[in-house]
Amino acid sequence: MQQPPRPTLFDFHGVSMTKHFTDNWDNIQKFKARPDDILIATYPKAGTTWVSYILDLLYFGQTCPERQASVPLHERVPFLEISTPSQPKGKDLADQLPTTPRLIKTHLPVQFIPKSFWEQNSRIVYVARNAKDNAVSYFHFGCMNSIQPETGDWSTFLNDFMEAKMVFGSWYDHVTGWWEKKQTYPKLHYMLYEDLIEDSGREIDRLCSFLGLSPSAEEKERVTTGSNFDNMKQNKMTNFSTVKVMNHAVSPFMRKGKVGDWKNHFTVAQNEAFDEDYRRKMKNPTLQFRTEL
Ligand code: PPS
Repeated sequence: MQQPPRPTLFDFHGVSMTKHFTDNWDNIQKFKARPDDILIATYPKAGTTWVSYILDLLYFGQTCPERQASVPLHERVPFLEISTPSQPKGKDLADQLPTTPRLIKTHLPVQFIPKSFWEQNSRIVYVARNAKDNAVSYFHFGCMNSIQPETGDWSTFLNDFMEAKMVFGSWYDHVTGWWEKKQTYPKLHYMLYEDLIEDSGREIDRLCSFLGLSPSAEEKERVTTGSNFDNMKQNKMTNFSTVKVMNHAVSPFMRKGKVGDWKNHFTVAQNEAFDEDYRRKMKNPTLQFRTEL
């Protein structure tokens, strides 16, 4: 099937964006949050889908099994700012969510979050992933998803990543901006993809403690197993196989799910240049990432 041309990036209040995430801007900014909403915020490719599914299983795994089996995760956890011709607007899906709490996904940098979330004191779960694996995952996603801008080759993409020429802007600003917000907004739980890979059970416990949930041992086991990489890859409701703009023959959405795949992509020279640039940009010593386990 013929795909429409790829969108192009433009500067939007200091952040690179495409029309698919700015077209519905005024409505998004007017979004009415609720105190029990849970916002899942990430830079793209940091583990959004994984944490969304964990939350969905924790809240609705037992109460709404039919929804789990028939409604794709991206409709159960709408993507607030998405606005494309081929699917309903994320903001409208979020407005229409029948669940309590509502689980809502966003990739917006912290300064773009609709103010109602702060006013309502909603809970926010932020997930961050080390920059190298994040960049690799974003590259493959760009290749397989026709609503992403043209990626160019890996080397071009990596330079663009370092220069913040990515949809949703700079990884460095995104993870740091949200980290700093955590210092003043107690209802923000900051998670790391690498921690989840290392010990998902421990991270689910921490998440539950933030949310005030106390699942039984069997429930927790069901959540941990249901949300593991292999199960999510097989599950048509979580693997994005129903989304037309994605070509999984180019690269599956559930691609590798590992820490350290960057080593299969970065040349020695790219790695050195990246590290040097990283040191210049990442000044906050309290925010540390692991690039291998
Ligand atoms: S998106 O498009 O921004 O919502 O993508 P996102 O879900 O944030 O990130 C996709 C990457 O997360 C990996 N993933 C997982 N890893 C481990 N375990 C589980 N359960 C899991 N679910 C998703 C997915 O494979 C993408 O990473 P890469 O490195 O490309 O494999």
